[in-house]
Amino acid sequence: MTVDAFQAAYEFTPEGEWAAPGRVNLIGEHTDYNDGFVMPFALPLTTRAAVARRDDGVLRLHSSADPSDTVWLRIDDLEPGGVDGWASYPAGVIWALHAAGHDAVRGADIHYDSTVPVGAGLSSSAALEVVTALALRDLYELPLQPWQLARLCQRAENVFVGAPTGIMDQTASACCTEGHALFLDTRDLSHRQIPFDLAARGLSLLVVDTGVKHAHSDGEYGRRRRGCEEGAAALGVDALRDVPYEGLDAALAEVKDESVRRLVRHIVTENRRVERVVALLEAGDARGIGPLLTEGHASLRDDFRVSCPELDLVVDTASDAGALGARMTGGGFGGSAIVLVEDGLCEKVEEAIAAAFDDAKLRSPRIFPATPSTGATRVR
Ligand code: GAF
Repeated sequence: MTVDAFQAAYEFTPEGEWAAPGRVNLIGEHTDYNDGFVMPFALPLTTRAAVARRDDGVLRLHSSADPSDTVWLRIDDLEPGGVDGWASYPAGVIWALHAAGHDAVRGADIHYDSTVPVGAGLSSSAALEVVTALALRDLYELPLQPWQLARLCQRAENVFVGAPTGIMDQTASACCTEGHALFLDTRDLSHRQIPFDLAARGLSLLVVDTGVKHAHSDGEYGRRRRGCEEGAAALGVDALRDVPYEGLDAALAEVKDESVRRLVRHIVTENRRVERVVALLEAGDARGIGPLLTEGHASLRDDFRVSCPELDLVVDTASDAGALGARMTGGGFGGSAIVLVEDGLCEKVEEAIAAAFDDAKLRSPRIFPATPSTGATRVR
């Protein structure tokens, strides 16, 4: 379908087709720009790109989300902040490749299709970046590993698009593997693939997309990031990752500003929760992670203050209806929550959430089960 749409848009056949997934973050929220731990897994929802090389310095971008418009750009004219809208993400990737010395990339025609919902906190931007980077790497035979592609995509997003995000989403999209969650140390990108086969244990992980949209570049995300940097500076450490959980009380006593103190508490306790979730999953106790998910949500709601009434409603309703645990996932301020639930209780929990949204006169959320899927790959 993506190849057909390419042919319809450009009137010739692409050289290949690639796919990169969105992600759910199981635990470890807002820790990635504090050099901490995260644990995302890839969704079966993907952004696909059909691509052909060009050698004239031109980039043409077409998307089935906006089929009436083909974006034309000259690679040599690309500069941070210079491209608006969705095209800034793929343009940023090409800019980042050039900035890193990969100037063999002389142009491309690309058509995109996506099943990753935009603004749902499921990393549609990272999927768009990573699919572009992977396709260009393969076609231009660039000597880049998936981890390096993730770093380049993060640079595209931070510098070219201007969104101060961490490295989690791009790494998840580029490096996750089917049936696993990725335990990632964002300080040095060391990692372990943790088996995460809930179906085998009679469990489901539901994604609840509240339909409330958020944007990273709108200020709140950056404010949290600066607050964390203030906390690290007040404590004399490179990053909040360096504050040990055992020394948390002493560290909190040193931070004067109440709101910064709360940010510090979230990051230190969240890193600890990631380590505990990893230990439980490695011990085969998937049910045991439920309370840690819900605890993580309370910390994001009360200390980090990135939740919103709709996300809290999902978590509270799911817990009351018997879920093992629930939390918001991703940057927050809207987007999606995840719910860990016994298979036999899925329907009851889904109905309870739908009814709660109905009672609150909120738009019905979209609810679907998430299966840990493959990271970015060439599909043809
Ligand atoms: C967004 C960002 F893009 C990630 O880097 C991460 O900080 C996340 O919010 C919060 O954990 O998805």
